[in-house]
Amino acid sequence: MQRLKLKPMLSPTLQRSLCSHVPFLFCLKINSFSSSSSSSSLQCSPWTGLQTWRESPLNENRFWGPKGPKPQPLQSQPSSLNSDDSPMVSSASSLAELGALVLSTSDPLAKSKLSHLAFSRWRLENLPIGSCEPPPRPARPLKPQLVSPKEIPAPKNSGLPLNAYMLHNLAHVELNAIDLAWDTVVRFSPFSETLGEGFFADFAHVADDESRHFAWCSQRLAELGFNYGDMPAHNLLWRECEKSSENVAARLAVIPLVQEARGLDAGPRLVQKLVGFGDLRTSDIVARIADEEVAHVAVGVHWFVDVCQKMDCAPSSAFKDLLKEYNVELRGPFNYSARDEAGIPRDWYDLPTNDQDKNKKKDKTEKLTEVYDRLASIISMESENSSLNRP
Ligand SMILES: *[C@@H]1O[C@H](CO)[C@@H](O)[C@H](O)[C@H]1NC(C)=O
Ligand SMILES: CC(=O)N[C@H]1CO[C@H](CO)[C@@H](O)[C@@H]1O
Repeated sequence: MQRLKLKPMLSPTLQRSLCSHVPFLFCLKINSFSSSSSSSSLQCSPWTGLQTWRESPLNENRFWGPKGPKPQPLQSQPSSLNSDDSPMVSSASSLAELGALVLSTSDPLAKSKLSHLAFSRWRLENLPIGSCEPPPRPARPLKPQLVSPKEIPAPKNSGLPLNAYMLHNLAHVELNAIDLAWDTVVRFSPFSETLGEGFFADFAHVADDESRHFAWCSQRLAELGFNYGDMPAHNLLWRECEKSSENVAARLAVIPLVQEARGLDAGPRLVQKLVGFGDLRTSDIVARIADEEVAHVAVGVHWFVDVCQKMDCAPSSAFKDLLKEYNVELRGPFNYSARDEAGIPRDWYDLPTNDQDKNKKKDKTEKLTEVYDRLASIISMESENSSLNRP
């Protein structure tokens, strides 16, 4: 196993000056990190596919054909992107402006398509990162109605068969993920000199992947006779994003390293449920999506370590301190092999046995936390007997 030793990159003086110039980047108690950084080392192998993913050509396989992903057939191009949108994309002159445009688009399919156009334009035309203010919250369609997690109907009361119910949930996660990634690009664009262009390239690429995933989910929902918006959804993913909008390290910890990593745990079980239900086409789509999410967790690990290096702090303790400060609780059961593959060191999230026992006791008595709540719908699907929900 490769052993990466973290070397302090910045002197304490430089670090302090960085802190005063870019306060929100490093607003945590740097001293508590530095005290542990001398002994810090990161025991993990980064995801082996990261470089290949970064160098991969634009992915045009936004349609799910009879045998898997393929380019959109001309006759079934979504009509929701009206011709007025494209001039806006072509007049934007930076990645940040393009991202803000995606965030301000409410129609889900248009958002998905614009997201791909934005990433493509940036890649092909070598546009600058630029700098732009993101909208306070991303534009969303009137439907689905956004409700609290407790008000999300159980599958049997949702009016959707279990496969469509699961797919609707996933579509909602993917639509949120498009906005989460673009918000990260746009919100932190004023700090591109500090963060480096690679940061923005990676998160715009993540947004492009998520937009393709949403397109597959939406297409499959339509094949099953449903639409995104046919049942209520919750707004928790965006709330986590909002909470961490002042601090790039927190954003990385909360979104790719907690939320998306949770997808690595839940994804394979979702696939099994769909296979059990007998919908192999949907299970293939979900399996492919779950597979592609590894890249996004790996990107999170990479940039979290990078930011910690700039702060001269130990990623493991920084990660734990951030979760504490932002009141985010880690939930198992973890899929260790998937997390290992994505390159998340176990000592970031795996608590010693004593703590785990304590947590198990807490689990029974305490209310679900927000991060858990956002996955509560997926978890509740897992505990439902799928046979009861067959149409
Ligand atoms: C863990 O994830 C891998 C994919 O990385 C999957 O093959 C495996 O079945 C998962 N294990 C469980 C228990 O879900
Ligand atoms: C029909 C069926 O699969 N029933 C299962 C429902 O789930 C309980 C446990 O939650 C099992 O014991 C049943 O066998």
